[in-house]
Parts: sequence; C-alpha cells; structure tokens
Amino acid sequence: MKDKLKKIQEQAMKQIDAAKEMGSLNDVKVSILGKKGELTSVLKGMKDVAPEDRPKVGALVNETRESIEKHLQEAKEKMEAKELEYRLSTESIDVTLPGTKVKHGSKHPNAKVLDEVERIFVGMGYEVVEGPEVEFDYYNFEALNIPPNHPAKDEQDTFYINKDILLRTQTSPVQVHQMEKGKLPIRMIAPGRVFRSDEVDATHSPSFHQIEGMVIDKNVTFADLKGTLEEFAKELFGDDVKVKFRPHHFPFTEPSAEVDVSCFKCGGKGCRFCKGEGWIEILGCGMVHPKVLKMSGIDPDEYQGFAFGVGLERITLLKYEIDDMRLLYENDSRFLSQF
Ligand code: 2NM
Repeated sequence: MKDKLKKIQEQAMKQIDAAKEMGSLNDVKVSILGKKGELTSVLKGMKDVAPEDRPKVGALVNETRESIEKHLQEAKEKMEAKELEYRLSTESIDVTLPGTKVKHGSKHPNAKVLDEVERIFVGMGYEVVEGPEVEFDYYNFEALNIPPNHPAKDEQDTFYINKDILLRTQTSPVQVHQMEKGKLPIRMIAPGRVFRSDEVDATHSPSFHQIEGMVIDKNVTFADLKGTLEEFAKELFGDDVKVKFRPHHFPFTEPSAEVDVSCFKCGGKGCRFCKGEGWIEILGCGMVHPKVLKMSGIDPDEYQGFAFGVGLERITLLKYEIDDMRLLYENDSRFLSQF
C-alpha cells in the first residue's frame, strides 16, 4: 500500500512539473484527486485493509493528498505569475488616446419652452394644473359659452368619440374643472396636448400643445391682464420687445384681445421673419365672460378674472427660428441635438 501511494505521488509530481498550461494542470488534478481519481480509488479500497491498520493507512493517504495539493497550488501560482509577467511586458495602454464620446440625449425644444413658461408663471405665484385629453362636450364647449351651432364644433374641426365625448380642442376644460371646485382665488396655468382635425403642413398639426392661464379673484381688471402678459412676453422674448394688445373676439372672454410682440429679429422695422409686419402674434386673451363664471358657480358681481391661451409649438418655432412645425414631431436626433 505504501509503495502504491508513493508511486501515485511520484507520478503526480512528474505530471504537475510537466504541465505547460492551466488546462493540463487541471487534468492532473482530476485524474488523481477527482471522484474517479487514483488516490480516491485507494481511499475506496480501505474496506479491504485490516481494521487495526486503517488509521495508519488513512493518515498516509491524507499526507499524500496534502503533498500533491500543495505542489499543485505552487505550480498554479508560478504559472499565473508567469502569465502576468508576460502580459505586463507585451500589453501597453496609450493614456494619451482621445476618449470615446458618450452620446447623450437633449431636451425637446417644446419641453424647453414649456419649462421656461412654467418658470415665469410659477414665479408670479401660479399653479400648474393638468387635466384629461378626453373630455365631455360640456367642458370643452358649453361651459365656455361656445354655442351648439358654433363652427368650431363642426366635425371638420373636432375629433368626436361620440355625441357627448371628444378630444379636447383647448385646455380651457381644465380651468372649468378648477372653477367648479369652488376654491378661490385661482391663479393657474394648464399646459397640455390638444386636438383639432387639421391637415398637416408647416404650421398645422392635428395634435399640438397649448398653455392656457387663468386668474380669478376680487377686483381683477384688464390692467392686471395687460401687466401680467407684458411681463410674460418680456421675460420670454427679451426686455426690449414692445407689446401690443389688439381687440379680438372669443366666446369665453369679454372684452378679448390678441397680443403681438415687436419682431425680436428686426426690432420692429419689418423683415422676412415677421413678414414685413414688424409685429408677431403670440397669444389670445381676455376678461373671463360673466356667463362662464356663472355656469361654474362663481358670482361675477363678486369675482372677476382674466384668461389667456398660448400655442406652445408656435412659440417654440418663433424662439428657435424653426420654419416647419413637422420638425418638432419627427424626433430626428440630428434635428433635436441642436437644442
Ligand atoms: C384663449 C384666449 C382667451 C381662456 C379662457 C378660459 C376660461 F376657462 F377661463 F374661460 N381659459 N382660457 C382663453 C381666453 C383662451 O386662447 C387663445
């Protein structure tokens, strides 16, 4: 038995010393110490050894195993050290090479303008409120004093789900919901997606975004409306723009107006950008119609309000001098990465 163990050990040592790579080192390990290895089979033959000799033989087997394992480990470490040395002497890193550029996304120009508009109004104490894109006819039209026979209600302009339910054509329904809650005063803006059955071209899309604002309090006058929107226009387009209010008509406001800013490209002299006008229209506004207040449960003798509506895409096109609205919807990264 002793001789057999000695032979196994000698043979193992020889094989280990002869191994040239990790793989053959592992093969040696398996063939001797593995489940079906030579040393393991000796251990399995213990039942044939006389009981009084077993402790001695067992100790001898363990000694042999430990010695082989130690030799294996040493050979492995030597091999690893040699490998590392080889890699260190052959591989090198040029730390002066330029790094790989990491491409990262950028905010959509619409989102940037919306951020800016929200910042301006939040700074004046307004709340940002959102509401559903699918609405009842009542909230989109009737509660805003838009009569049943109004042309805007035509199926050519509005997407109807059924006779009473539609895709909102403006975000004013959000203001109506807020008025119905009965918590006064109100200072809010309602940004969001709106829908109109328009053909796509450079200035139209069946789905775009609006930001509507509304203030309701005691003693609110047209002077408050003018001061607020003048401040808004100057913050958005620059302190030196002039602001002009032109009389207009909306069913939900009385009086109503459209607001122009002096062309920020030519300073008002007239250029290609403002089509020679010197002025650029940016929004619609007015004093909330007493009928609109009354329908939502507000007493117009006690409370008054002003409201306004801005087309987000229109402002984005103007601010970034983009000449086609479709560019805002294509999400071509070559376009978007410029902002
Ligand atoms: C506009 C122009 C003028 C408007 C009115 C209301 C409400 F709910 F208070 F009646 N919200 N938004 C309004 C007024 C919208 O968009 C061009």
